[in-house]
Amino acid sequence: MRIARYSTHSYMLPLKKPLPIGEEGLDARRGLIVEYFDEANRVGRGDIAPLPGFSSEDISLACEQASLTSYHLMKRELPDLTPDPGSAFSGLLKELDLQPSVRFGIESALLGLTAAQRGVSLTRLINPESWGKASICGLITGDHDEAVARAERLRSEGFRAVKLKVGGKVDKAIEKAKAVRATLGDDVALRLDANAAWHYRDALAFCKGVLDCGIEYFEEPLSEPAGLLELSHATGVPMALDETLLNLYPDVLASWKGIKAIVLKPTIIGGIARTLHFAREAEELGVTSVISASYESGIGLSCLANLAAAIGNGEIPAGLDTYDRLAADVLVETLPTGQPEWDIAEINRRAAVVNYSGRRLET
Ligand code: OSB
Ligand code: MG
Repeated sequence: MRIARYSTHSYMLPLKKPLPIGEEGLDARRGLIVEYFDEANRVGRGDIAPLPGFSSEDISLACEQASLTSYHLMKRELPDLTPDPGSAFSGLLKELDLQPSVRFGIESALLGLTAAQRGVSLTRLINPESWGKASICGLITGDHDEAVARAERLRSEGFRAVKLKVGGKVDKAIEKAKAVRATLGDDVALRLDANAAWHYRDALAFCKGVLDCGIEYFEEPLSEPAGLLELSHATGVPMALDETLLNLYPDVLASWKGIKAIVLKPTIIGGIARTLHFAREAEELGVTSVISASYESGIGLSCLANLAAAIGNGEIPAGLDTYDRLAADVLVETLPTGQPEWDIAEINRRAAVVNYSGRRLET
């Protein structure tokens, strides 16, 4: 395959409410869309959006690397682009040595173009047996009252799984988790995420306080993740890895045998091939893989939805509800919000029409 031409578009999308991440919080999402075209004008798009506070690279480094790499790839004969490990594609990516968010965007664009050339969706390129649907996990943030209101809404919209962010004072966090569980009823799976907020003692007290909440799993409760399995054994609460995966080779996931799930964010851990590698290792260990977003634009989200549908038959609710936090998008027809299941054909139809005008970020 050859890329005949490429383009890049910076975006800055306002958020409905600032995110309490990074040094001073985030009130807009910045990123770069890369588009690769072939001779027949077929296109593959990718979203490069390092997340402050989670990504080590910043947007200017990412943009510079994306431009240099795209120029380098153009008009060069590229190997058969399948995301299988050990393939020529994996060799090419290794050679490029990209920052995580850049790797995700460039892989998305290359695989998207390959899918377009073969007349298949990205999800079927990754897994020919893909079911073509992605189940979505609702995301709950905010204080007690906001969390309860959001839980009520997600329940009424038919979500089968939600994730509640917890942290801060243990007693208040227990109250909040209990109130959210009571609002959801017993039929909605409840996940928790503390973003490594607590030392062992506080995490233990919290877990004991929520034993009757029926927790599906608890993501990164500990500031020192080494105690995670001990905490799980001591309380019976299933645990999941997220941030910890950044410093882990997929091959050594077995050292975490006993965890329930891994949360895979391709923008942060370094792209589609690495995500699939983790998912394969996880499957062998009986660990659940959960594809999750990092507040990307609709282009990034659509790639993640294709990936989620390709893994575990799309039945594992994926953390794609971050999209609801964006107040604008580069897609003319935005992706659905408040909808617990996405049809991938419909997502891909919407992701095919973009409008960058007025959203250009002058740097
Ligand atoms: O802590 O899991 C996180 C998004 C960006 C950065 C970190 C996180 C998240 C999410 C995504 O929570 C939504 C989800 O996983 O359901
Ligand atoms: Mg997390």
